[in-house]
Amino acid sequence: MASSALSFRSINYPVLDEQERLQRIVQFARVIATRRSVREFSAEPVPFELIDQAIAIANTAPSGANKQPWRFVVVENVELKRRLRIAAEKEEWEFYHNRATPEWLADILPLGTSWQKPYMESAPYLIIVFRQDYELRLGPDGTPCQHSNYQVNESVGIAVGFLLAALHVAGLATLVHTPSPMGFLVKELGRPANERPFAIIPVGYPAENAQAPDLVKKSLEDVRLRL
Ligand code: IYR
Repeated sequence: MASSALSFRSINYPVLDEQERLQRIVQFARVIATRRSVREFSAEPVPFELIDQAIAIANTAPSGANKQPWRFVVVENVELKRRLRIAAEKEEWEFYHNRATPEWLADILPLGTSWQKPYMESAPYLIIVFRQDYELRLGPDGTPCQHSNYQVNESVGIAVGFLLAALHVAGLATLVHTPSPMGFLVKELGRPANERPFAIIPVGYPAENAQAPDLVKKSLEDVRLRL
């Protein structure tokens, strides 16, 4: 039987007065409300330390059975970004010309996207997020053994939410890009059989004149039900 070392320690939550709680949450609301999906990036270099800090924050996210079933592959190599752009554009060309339903194309029309993905090269970093459907660990006899992960999609989605918020707080622009299918990432990045691509996240400072579509969010009343 597997041994389980059960140990608990005190949590470290800030004790604040009501006014400060409200100030903090309103301040965060102001900051996060300015986040947009950005597709035009500046060539200005971004310190790798910011990327590392953001990934460290994502790595604190809750996950099914605390398995942390994620891997963040940071690509900054110009040649590799170029290869990934070419591979992504090949899939996207197929999507826009053959795979997407007319309804889907109509739904993304306001975003002004196309099969062309210059940001795959212009963003200083591409964070490629992989989900780990299981873990491979060496058993007592030295043979690799599969160990289950749980609620992998949910866990990785939450971690990516942390990541996007962290990068935004640092003034960095991001996009969640999911060309479909993303199998080319496994091959190009030499990932093992237990890792499947979840999303490509280009990261950098926004280009000086970067624009985003004038989208309207649903109102609080439309998304919140109070019982
Ligand atoms: N993957 C394509 C199409 C696309 C799909 C969705 I859902 C979007 O929200 C935006 C675009 C692309 O990246 O262009």
